[in-house]
Amino acid sequence: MTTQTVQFLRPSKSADSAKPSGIAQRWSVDEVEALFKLPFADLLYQAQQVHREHFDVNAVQLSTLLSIKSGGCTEDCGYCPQSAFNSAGVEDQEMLKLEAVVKAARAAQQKGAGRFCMGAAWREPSDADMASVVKMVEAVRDLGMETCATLGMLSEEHVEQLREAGLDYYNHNLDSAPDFYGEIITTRDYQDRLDTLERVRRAGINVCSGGIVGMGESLTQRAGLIAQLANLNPYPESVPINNLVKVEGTAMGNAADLDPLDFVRTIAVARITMPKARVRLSAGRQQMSDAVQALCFLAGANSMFYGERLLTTGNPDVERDRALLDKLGMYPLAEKM
Ligand code: SAM
Ligand code: DTB
Ligand code: SF4
Repeated sequence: MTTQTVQFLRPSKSADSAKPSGIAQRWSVDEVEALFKLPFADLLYQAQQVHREHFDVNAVQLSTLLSIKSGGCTEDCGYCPQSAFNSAGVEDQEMLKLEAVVKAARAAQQKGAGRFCMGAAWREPSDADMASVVKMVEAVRDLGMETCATLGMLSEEHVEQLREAGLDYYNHNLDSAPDFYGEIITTRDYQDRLDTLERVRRAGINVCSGGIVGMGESLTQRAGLIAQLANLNPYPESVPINNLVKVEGTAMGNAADLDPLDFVRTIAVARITMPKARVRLSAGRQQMSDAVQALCFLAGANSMFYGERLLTTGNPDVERDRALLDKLGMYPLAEKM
């Protein structure tokens, strides 16, 4: 029998130890790409080691999404069914009432979700929108759930209002590498996204930021997205990795399928480069086999969206997810005690 050497790849420069949470290490795009190119078994082994260093690998954090304002969005994001530039048939609906939001949060909590994420199809909220969202955040917090919101770009003032309301996480995705971004969105810049994330970070709200794969990006561009996220200083506490949900009527409705193993690799690389982050196996699970999802958990995913809807598209139902977690001997973080 021959002895096999396991290849390990580490970032070249040292950590900035002054940072409060995720220790920021500089990752070059080349270094991240080299991780992607490791033999699959070596990559997963390294990801597993990093994962086990920082987490109970059998506990999964569950977030339930609710679209509090759907459709009619002024942005031209090519993947999104809610963009007014696309013709996916998502109706422009009014903002939900507070009672409906609280009812949905309570139901999610009863099913085992620990975090409730409220999403709105806005470029950015108005002052009037913010007044309603603040009440929603306060009410969901009062249930004892973690709160998250994703409302688009935020001004200093709006960030401050969310901080005062006690918001736990703000989700704002970088979505892609900077050099691919212009092919999917033209109505706002990459820098706008970075600016919002910086305001959220400075206010002390936990940052949730990730992206989408399977949009036709190259491997180098996929590595570029992960490098951007990992080089935020500190890197996000929560990193959603979405597999593009191809919705008819959107610019990306006919995108080529991403090889599921490349999706698993993306999770593993996110885990290695952002060791302490919750890496979320996000959109696209409805189209994924149990076996691929199990590989994602092995690769270091420790969070997922839970409940039969994402924002406007489907997600596996609660029974299927419970059965999957049972089969894998995993349990929801909120039920861990
Ligand atoms: N409008 C706000 C914004 O864009 O920041 C918040 C809601 S927006 C729908 C939140 C995120 O959902 C996007 O940044 C994108 O990453 C993700 N998303 C939207 N459509 C998707 C799709 N078809 N497949 C995968 N992820 C998607
Ligand atoms: C994230 O990264 N993915 C979620 C959440 N953050 C807001 C949204 C996925 C949306 C998928 C398409 C839809 O359901 O409209
Ligand atoms: Fe609007 Fe957000 Fe969809 Fe872009 S991703 S079209 S900003 S809802």
